[in-house]
Amino acid sequence: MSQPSSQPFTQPNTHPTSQLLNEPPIDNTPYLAESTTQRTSMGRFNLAIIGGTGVGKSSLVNAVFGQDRARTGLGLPVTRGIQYYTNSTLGIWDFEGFEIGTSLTPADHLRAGLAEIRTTPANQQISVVWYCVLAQSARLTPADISMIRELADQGLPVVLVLTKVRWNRNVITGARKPDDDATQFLTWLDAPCDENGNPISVPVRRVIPTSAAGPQGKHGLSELVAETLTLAPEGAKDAFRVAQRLSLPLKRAMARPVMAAATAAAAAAAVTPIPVIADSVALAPIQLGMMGRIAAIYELEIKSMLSTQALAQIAAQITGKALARSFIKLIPGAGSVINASVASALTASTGEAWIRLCEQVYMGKVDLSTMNSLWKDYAPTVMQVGKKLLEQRAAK
Ligand SMILES: Nc1nc2c(ncn2[C@@H]2O[C@H](COP(=O)(O)OP(=O)(O)OP(=O)(O)O)[C@@H](O)[C@H]2O)c(=O)[nH]1
Ligand SMILES: [Mg+2]
Repeated sequence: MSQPSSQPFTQPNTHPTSQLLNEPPIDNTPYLAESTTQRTSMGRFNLAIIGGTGVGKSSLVNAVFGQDRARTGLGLPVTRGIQYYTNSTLGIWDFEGFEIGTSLTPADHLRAGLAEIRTTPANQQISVVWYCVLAQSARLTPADISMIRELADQGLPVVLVLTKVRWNRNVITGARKPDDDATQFLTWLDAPCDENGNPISVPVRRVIPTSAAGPQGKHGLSELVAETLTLAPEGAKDAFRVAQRLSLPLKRAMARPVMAAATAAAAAAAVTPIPVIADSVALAPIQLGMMGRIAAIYELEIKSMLSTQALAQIAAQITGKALARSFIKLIPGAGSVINASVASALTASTGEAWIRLCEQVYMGKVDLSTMNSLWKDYAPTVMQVGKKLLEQRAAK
């Protein structure tokens, strides 16, 4: 994919319609500003991932958050000590597989590591722990138990992730269930006890059987995402919704209110009808701000490898198209001014088109490097705006 220029884009409104109509250029500053505001307001979700060497920690992270968030590899441990990886909304504390045979116990190592993490800035503090154990191990070792207690004592929510689960499939119903090893482990976890049969406390909040790679494919990951979201502190939930790559509905649920707020703002801006000649001045900033926020929710610049600037350019082209005067005039009853219902219908249609585009990019179905022609497919059509108007009237 070719990397477009990341030069500041000051004259985005260069498509044929606006040239023809000699419209004022649309300023994409609101897109950039709102995109940054959204990204900042979402905070960061910090995952601590702990488990023995080769249990599948990196594979799990890659499956949930996308490739290259943590390195995977066979053979020697790829991860040494504690590593912190981060991008804007996601931080990962990757703990090395704790080896037996040093003078310190694994729980001592862990305590020291946690103490070190507590000295880091507030936005790096651990939100949720995935404590990973091979499903084939059948039970937790005393070292595992003391580490889990150490984590719980620090007030950290611990998800016990059984990794590399093999699944048996019911040939008639197609339902999948963990094989005998994993089932035995899960049964033991229901009422953990030591070798002598004495009950012991294992303070984990959830147990999730998973597989993240290998011949049987990925399973249990949606459950892991749902439980992790539940356990995440309030201030880290949105960041987690954005950082995870498995659930589109989690993102859409964040994008919809952004669109609703912009639609209301557009209606408010047009309470006194806006002359069509001035529509782009009044409405474009609202629409571009909305688009910037939605793009941040879909982490569009990460997923598409386009700069935020280049995305702002596409947004401005779509907005320019939606606001083109000739276009407004085609809407029956719109006349020479834009009233509140036309303003909100236009904004809602633009928002829906933009969410559609973001989702296509997110799913890898659109190549944004073809952006020069892209706006034609994603700017709302007269039909779509007209339909929105009718929907709004019907809802009243
Ligand atoms: N069959 C199967 N293989 C898996 C699964 N998850 C990971 N693997 C494989 O196990 C190997 C180790 O996986 P990693 O994800 O690198 O393990 P890790 O825990 O990050 O390892 P270190 O960083 O070395 O501690 C890789 O070859 C993975 O492809 C799984 O669910 N099933
Ligand atoms: Mg690893």
